[in-house]
Amino acid sequence: MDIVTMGEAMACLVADSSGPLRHVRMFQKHIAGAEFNLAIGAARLGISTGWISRVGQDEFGTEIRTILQGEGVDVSQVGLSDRPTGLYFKEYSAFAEPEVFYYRSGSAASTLGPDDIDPAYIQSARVLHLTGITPLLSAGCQAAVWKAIEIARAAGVKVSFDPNIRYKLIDRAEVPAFFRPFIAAADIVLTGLGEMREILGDSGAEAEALEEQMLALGPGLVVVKSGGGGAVARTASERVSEAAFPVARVVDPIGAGDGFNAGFLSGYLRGWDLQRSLRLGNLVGACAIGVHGDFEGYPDWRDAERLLDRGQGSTR
Ligand code: KDG
Repeated sequence: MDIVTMGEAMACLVADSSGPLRHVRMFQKHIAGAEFNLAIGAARLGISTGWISRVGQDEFGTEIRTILQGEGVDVSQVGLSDRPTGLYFKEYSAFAEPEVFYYRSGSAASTLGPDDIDPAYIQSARVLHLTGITPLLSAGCQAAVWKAIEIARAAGVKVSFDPNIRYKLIDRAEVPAFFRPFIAAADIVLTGLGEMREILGDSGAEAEALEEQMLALGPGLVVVKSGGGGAVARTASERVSEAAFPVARVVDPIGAGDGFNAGFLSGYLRGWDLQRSLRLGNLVGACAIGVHGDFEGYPDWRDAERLLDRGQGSTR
């Protein structure tokens, strides 16, 4: 396995019209979840990927496994739970980014615990990719994440971490103390400027100073995603930046960050240099934002290869 990841996938009900959900009559149903998205994005790029989770014994749980199987993601570590698969709604307004409303408390994935982590499965990976969402789902999920990290570190498996801070799951004041141990335990951190400010508790610092502070916590590589502003990869000796792919129409930015991670890690695992890995990350992120679902726009390897040197963020 090239990448092993773990987390929650949910049914996502996307409003068909803007405005408060109480007035919305029609929803498009999708399936999404940060690590689920990444697993699909990487698998489409030819990277062997496995996803650890639990789903409900319900229609959405079946759909989640069916999608992953169709995309070529290994689901051997996806257990069943008596609890329902989680659910969330996406609301659009004229001015702000889409807002999400979760119905995931006590969900199937939140029952994941350390006993669900098979050491051999983690040891088989080249990268263990985690986000800050999973350890916030329950105490069991948090213990499972730490068990996976410990196994990976002991086995020399690289740990990749995206804080993916969700303020509906954690209070702002708790962010630095909660996230710093994960940053310290990771080899690769994939994050954003705003997230670095929150985690470091430093609202005034410039990007380069924040990157240095992140590196000082422990990871060897910090990648900073800035959407339309491109991305930067920073190590102790190098700072590489790459412009974003131009996008004609932004439909929904959610899912772009996971797509970026899938592209960047796929380049990295192919042995590409930081510049080209950033470029592949930017391409997958750009492909994501033209569609409503999180992962549906991600390119397959044939499209990615064709677009990578053309500099256009459209898959056709
Ligand atoms: O990164 C996209 C995710 O935020 C979305 O798919 C939902 O996983 C999700 C979450 O927990 O917010």
